[in-house]
Amino acid sequence: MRYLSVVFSLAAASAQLVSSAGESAVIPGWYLQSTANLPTNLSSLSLAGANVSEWYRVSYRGTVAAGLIENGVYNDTVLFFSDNLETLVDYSEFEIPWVYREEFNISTGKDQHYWLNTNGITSRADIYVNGQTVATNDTQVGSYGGHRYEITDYLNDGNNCILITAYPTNYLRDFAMGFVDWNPYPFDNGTGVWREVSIRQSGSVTLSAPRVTTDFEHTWKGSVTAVVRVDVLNSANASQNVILDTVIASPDGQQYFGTASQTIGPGEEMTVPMIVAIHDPQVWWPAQWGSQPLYSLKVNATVSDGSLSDIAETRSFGIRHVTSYRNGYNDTAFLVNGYPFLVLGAGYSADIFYRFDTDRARKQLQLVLDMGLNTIRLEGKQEHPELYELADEMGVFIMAGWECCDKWEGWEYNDEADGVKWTDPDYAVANASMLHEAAAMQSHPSFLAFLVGSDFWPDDRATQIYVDALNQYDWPNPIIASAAERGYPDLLGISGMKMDGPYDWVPNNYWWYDELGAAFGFGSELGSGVGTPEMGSLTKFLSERDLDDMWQEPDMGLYHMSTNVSSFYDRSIYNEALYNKYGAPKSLEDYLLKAQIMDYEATRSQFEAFAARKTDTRPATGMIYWMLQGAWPNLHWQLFDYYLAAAGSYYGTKVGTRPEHVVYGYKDSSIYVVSHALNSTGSRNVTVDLISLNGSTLIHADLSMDAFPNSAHLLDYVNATNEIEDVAFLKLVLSGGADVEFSRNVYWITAQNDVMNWTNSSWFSTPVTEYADLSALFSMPNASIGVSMGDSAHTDNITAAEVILENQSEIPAWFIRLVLVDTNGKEVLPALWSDNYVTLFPNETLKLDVSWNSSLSAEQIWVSGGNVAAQNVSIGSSSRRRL
Ligand SMILES: *[C@@H]1O[C@H](CO)[C@@H](O)[C@H](O)[C@H]1NC(C)=O
Ligand SMILES: *[C@@H]1O[C@H](CO)[C@@H](O)[C@H](O)[C@H]1NC(C)=O
Ligand SMILES: *[C@@H]1O[C@H](CO)[C@@H](O)[C@H](O)[C@H]1NC(C)=O
Ligand SMILES: *[C@@H]1O[C@H](CO)[C@@H](O)[C@H](O)[C@H]1NC(C)=O
Ligand SMILES: *[C@@H]1O[C@H](CO)[C@@H](O)[C@H](O)[C@H]1NC(C)=O
Ligand SMILES: *[C@@H]1O[C@H](CO)[C@@H](O)[C@H](O)[C@H]1NC(C)=O
Ligand SMILES: *[C@@H]1O[C@H](CO)[C@@H](O)[C@H](O)[C@H]1NC(C)=O
Ligand SMILES: *[C@@H]1O[C@H](CO)[C@@H](O)[C@H](O)[C@H]1NC(C)=O
Ligand SMILES: *[C@@H]1O[C@H](CO)[C@@H](O)[C@H](O)[C@H]1NC(C)=O
Ligand SMILES: *[C@H]1O[C@@H](CO)[C@H](O)[C@@H](O)[C@@H]1NC(C)=O
Repeated sequence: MRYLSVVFSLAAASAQLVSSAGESAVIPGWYLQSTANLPTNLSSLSLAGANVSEWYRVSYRGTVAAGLIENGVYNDTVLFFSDNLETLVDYSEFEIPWVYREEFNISTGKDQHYWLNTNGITSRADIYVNGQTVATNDTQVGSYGGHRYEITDYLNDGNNCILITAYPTNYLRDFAMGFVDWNPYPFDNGTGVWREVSIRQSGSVTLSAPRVTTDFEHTWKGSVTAVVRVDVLNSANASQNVILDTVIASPDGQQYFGTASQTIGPGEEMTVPMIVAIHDPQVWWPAQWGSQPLYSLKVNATVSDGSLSDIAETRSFGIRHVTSYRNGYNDTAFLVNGYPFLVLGAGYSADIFYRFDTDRARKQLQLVLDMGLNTIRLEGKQEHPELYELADEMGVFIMAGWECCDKWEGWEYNDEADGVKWTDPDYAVANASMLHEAAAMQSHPSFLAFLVGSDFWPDDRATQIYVDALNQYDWPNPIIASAAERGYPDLLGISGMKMDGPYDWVPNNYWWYDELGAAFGFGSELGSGVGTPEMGSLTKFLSERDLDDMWQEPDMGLYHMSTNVSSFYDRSIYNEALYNKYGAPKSLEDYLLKAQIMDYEATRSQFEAFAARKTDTRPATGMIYWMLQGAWPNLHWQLFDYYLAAAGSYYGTKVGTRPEHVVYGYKDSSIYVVSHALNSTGSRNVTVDLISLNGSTLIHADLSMDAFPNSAHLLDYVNATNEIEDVAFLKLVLSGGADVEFSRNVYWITAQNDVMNWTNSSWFSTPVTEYADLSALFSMPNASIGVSMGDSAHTDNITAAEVILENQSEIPAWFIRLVLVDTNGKEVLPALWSDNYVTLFPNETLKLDVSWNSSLSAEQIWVSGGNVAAQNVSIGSSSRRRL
């Protein structure tokens, strides 16, 4: 254990944590210990001066497991390898409470009040300050149960101590953050002070965080009216007049002021509004539609003697308007600033140990935007306000909500999951959780909606609590009953979101039908389950044996798939398709190539079908791919892997979501043109080329049309696909003028599609009775390709390079993948490629861009593919210019 940390503690204890009204400070770190090593009287341990030299020193927020990893007791790289998470840990150590303790210094001021703010402790906690009980485990409950406790009477002038006992977590019994069947559970089930605890000083008047609404809808006449609201508590023994002062600053520093004067009774808390007019408002848009101007909001309170009593937390907000409605088919659709908004998103997972790193989160959101997604769904993974701030700044929407399948959905009528049914005290936890999260989310322009249920809808009592809590904090966005349509509470009506699968592999043409999860309405969680990592990632977490199992045992349960009680513990549905469509793998390399082909096609066809059918008779209104990424190194259900490496599922998505795009409809050989942009104008050309495997032309057509914004249209059909002999390559190119290529999209298609048996569908897949045979692709001779470097450029932070691929053959060069590596052959991550996993037509040249963080030294690009010999090209640095 750590002795150095004692020095740290003494140093930290000497500074004042807070020293003036309006100041707030986070408890900067904790000593952590298991109750197995502590006396039973924990209250006395919360007196300053106890010896904690044998305790672990941990960060200001983190679960018990995260704290032990931080201290080197466990190593996550080791835990993630093979099945070590199961075999190297004694889980029983986490079935008893753990204690967080910290000393801090405050010189208590006259007429000053001190508040302890929690933001949720998993699963529940007792809180002591200086030997006194502040809260017990029937009040401080749940991962999201944030509370404000007054501790003025418990504080010493000088050294103080806070001690928190965190009780063990069972996802079925407690309001925690579970992983359902996504992955194995962390050994502590997320127990601990996972979010920060802070102490705030105020005068006799204390303010809540401010919230703001505006009357902006779609158009405005010169200004919008903002209403700023704050809850004001008067802790004095007498009623007093409070002056509230607010200032809103625009991104360019223009200030707008508001004020209010209010008499508040002794002990009374009141919500006080202030009206502020904002001239020439700058509107916030999702990244695909514009910029993200953010306004800052400050509020303070002064009392009659002129003294400043409190300063509210500073917030930023955006001026924008999100609404939803149910269309004639009862499908939920969204409008953003008045425009129809097709939600193209994916389900976000927290880290398995609930660690949050802002830099990592930023990279993940960069990947989200690079893929062309506009939304992430947080299913009971509310993380921290830093995530919301990043989403605000980057223009990514967040669809938040409570999670399924455990305590959160312990309803009498939920016969699908084992969450312990709710009793009276649970409704109080629901209320505290919703109030706390509503306050944290309110001002952020990135919120699209809150789903108060997931697989199941909340009962009427809980629904009323959730809706009242959201309204109490001026929630400006849609509230939706659930992510499914099993039933609904009267207060909210039906959700208009379907949860009809799939979660496992289905063929490309699946999405073009009118059944189950196909592309119509709003699919709240669906996909082909794909997301196979490439070799560079697999060897980081799989043993030789695991790697062999992966391709040699197609029906075997694998520890890095979903949990062993899940329908997704093995890859049998996926592998059956892979074997039948592309042929039995001959090696791990062959398996991975085939897997990437399957993954690329799966995500591309899903995103394309939702895009192409967004203005159909029964329109596709949105979809959340299941999922974005994994809590730990996963083998499936992801668009990029735990190491931020992007493979087939990523680049299939990236093609499928292009802002102006041309799409092949697998079901009927249709050609759709799609625009997700608000400003598409001018004329467009579409070229259609169908060639055989030996390169001979089957069809060439030049089509033209006028561009249209934010819509999708059927343009034409690819004729004679039924005459394809074995497999043919289809290239669709959408351009607008000689130099503007909006989309280039290559498919490999057969005369005979996969045939499904819809009536035999399960909740997670639809079986295929006849597979399309693409195995001829693997009899193609190798194409010869040239790879060379074009221009490169750099800023201090980003280096970019151009790679030129040239097919020197008369046959197609199929499914070429490029990997950026450093001098040791390690993948440079993340690397953003303009396109990847590309197919070149005979004698075609294609330029690709790649960019990466300049602090990483990239050395080579590895090129391999379907029918191309592997080769490497050096990046070189001589010709680099500044971007
Ligand atoms: C964890 O283990 C890996 C693999 O053995 C090692 O490279 C790494 O340095 C370890 N991490 C820490 C923090 O000790
Ligand atoms: C709450 O704390 C008491 C001890 O004070 C303990 O016996 C009880 O099990 C705790 N409740 C839960 C649900 O953990
Ligand atoms: C974690 O929660 C699960 C139920 O979801 C439970 O079976 C398991 O025992 C818990 N683990 C610990 C260490 O308490
Ligand atoms: C269309 O709008 C996008 C998003 O604001 C912008 O990046 C793009 O330059 C615009 N295109 C044209 C042709 O104005
Ligand atoms: C929409 O839902 C409502 C409420 O369940 C139902 O009465 C109505 O028939 C539904 N409409 C359609 C088109 O399904
Ligand atoms: C398909 O055939 C129709 C009718 O002959 C023709 O108008 C159309 O342009 C053809 N489409 C393509 C892509 O060749
Ligand atoms: C479309 O193609 C025609 C014929 O090649 C060409 O004259 C025209 O400039 C193209 N238009 C656009 C917008 O690319
Ligand atoms: C399709 O599924 C149904 C229902 O399970 C079954 O009766 C039928 O035989 C299946 N059809 C084929 C062609 O496999
Ligand atoms: C580049 O990185 C530095 C340090 O990480 C940061 O301060 C700066 O803002 C970055 N610049 C840009 C343009 O992102
Ligand atoms: C509130 O405090 C007064 C007195 O310190 C300042 O003059 C104001 O500028 C301040 N207002 C805000 C919104 O911070």
